[in-house]
Amino acid sequence: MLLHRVSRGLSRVSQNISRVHIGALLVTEKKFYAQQAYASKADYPEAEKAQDWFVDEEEQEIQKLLRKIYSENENEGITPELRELVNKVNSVKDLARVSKLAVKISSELSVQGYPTGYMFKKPLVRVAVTGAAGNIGYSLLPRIASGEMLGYDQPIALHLIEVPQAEKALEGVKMELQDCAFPLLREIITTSDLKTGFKDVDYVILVGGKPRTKGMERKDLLLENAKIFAEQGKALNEYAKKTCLALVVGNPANTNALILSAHAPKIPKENISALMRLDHDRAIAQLAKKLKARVGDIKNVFVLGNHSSTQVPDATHAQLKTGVKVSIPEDWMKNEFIPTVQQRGAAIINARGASSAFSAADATIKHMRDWVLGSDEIVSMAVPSDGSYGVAPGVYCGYPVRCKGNGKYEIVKDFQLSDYVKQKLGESVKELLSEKNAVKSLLK
Ligand code: NAX
Repeated sequence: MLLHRVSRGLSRVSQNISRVHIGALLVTEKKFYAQQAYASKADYPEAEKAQDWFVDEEEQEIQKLLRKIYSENENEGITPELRELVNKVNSVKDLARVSKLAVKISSELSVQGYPTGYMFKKPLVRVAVTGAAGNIGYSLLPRIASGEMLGYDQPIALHLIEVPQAEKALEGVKMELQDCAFPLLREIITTSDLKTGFKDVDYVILVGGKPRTKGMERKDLLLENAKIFAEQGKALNEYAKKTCLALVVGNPANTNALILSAHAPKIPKENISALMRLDHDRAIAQLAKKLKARVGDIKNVFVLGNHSSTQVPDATHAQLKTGVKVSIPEDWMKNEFIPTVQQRGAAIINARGASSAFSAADATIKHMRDWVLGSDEIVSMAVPSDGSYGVAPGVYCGYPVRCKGNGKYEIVKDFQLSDYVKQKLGESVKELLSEKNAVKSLLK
């Protein structure tokens, strides 16, 4: 906690110094440089003497100005208050003292929830991540803390949740986050207690879970994870904000989302989703390779069904944003595109000896960013089925969606699926229903 406060303070010092510094340069440029040159001499009794004005009364005055600058018009550029403050900065030593005061006041104000600067205008949000000491967590956390997920003006508190055995490793992760001195990262909580972990959280990313071990049947894996997600659902229901958005990454992600939702009745089921974005991005990457196009130029590709090897990546409706028409050979889609995307996770495990980690973290960031901030693109998310595309209701299914921001999205319903895609989707939904059946004891 102490380290964190120090790193937070340090990042503010540089911000504050540069503000005062810029102001000083603009308003009293010549004077400032002259004094800087003077003060840089080894012995500068004159500069010491010049500091005498900086007595308590003066300090009070500066504090008042700082409060005004921070709480009312931080983004306004060189305001009259800042101008006045700068005029009071008469020596390099005083500049340091003003900066110290600025740090003190800005942290005081932020504790009370006041806006305290360009990067600290929005109210703090709490982001919980389970499995935070795992592989995906390691790639995910710095990107959340940097602002990439929720915006570069969004202060964040991180709630890092792990099993008790991994708490020591989690401390190491926390230390690294502190060492990055991310300006937006205001608080880090590490815990294995779900009450502490989910208390008042706005966003939840559920990565943690039991991996499949040797000799373990898929049914057992489902049940082991369902127990974890049932417990986490109950805790979410009780302690998280009712408006929270929860993304399930841990496998089997779609069925885990279903279990989570069943145990968190106070949270709308549309506020829970499962990650299909990695499959989506894999599909785009494969198509871009085939078309020799840029990934950013491709649109209207999506992945339907379960996040498993039965998933159905569909490139039939792909378009290039440049307007150039795309024609996708059906045999390529059936025999190369779909199997490659379906088996991509396994191919990575074979090659790397470990499952995808930074690509999964990347997809998680994009999923959350679009969900929260909105996007015009069609993306793939596993959301509660509403019967669209003939999918049985009551499962979390991968769909093409358009995110409107603030957790709102719509399932894009106007694609005409080919008979082949319909058949494959039917198989994937059958798998979702059989997973649901395997955990039915926990759905009551
Ligand atoms: P790791 O084994 O590296 O990390 C998982 C972490 O979760 C571990 O640190 C473990 O201690 C923790 N954990 C276990 N049970 C927990 C619990 N009850 N509460 C809190 N933490 C708990 O796995 P990693 O590579 O990070 O993968 C995590 C999950 O993501 C796996 O289930 C994996 O199958 C899944 N994936 C999902 C993807 C998707 O697109 N939906 C793609 C990547 C990944 O395969």
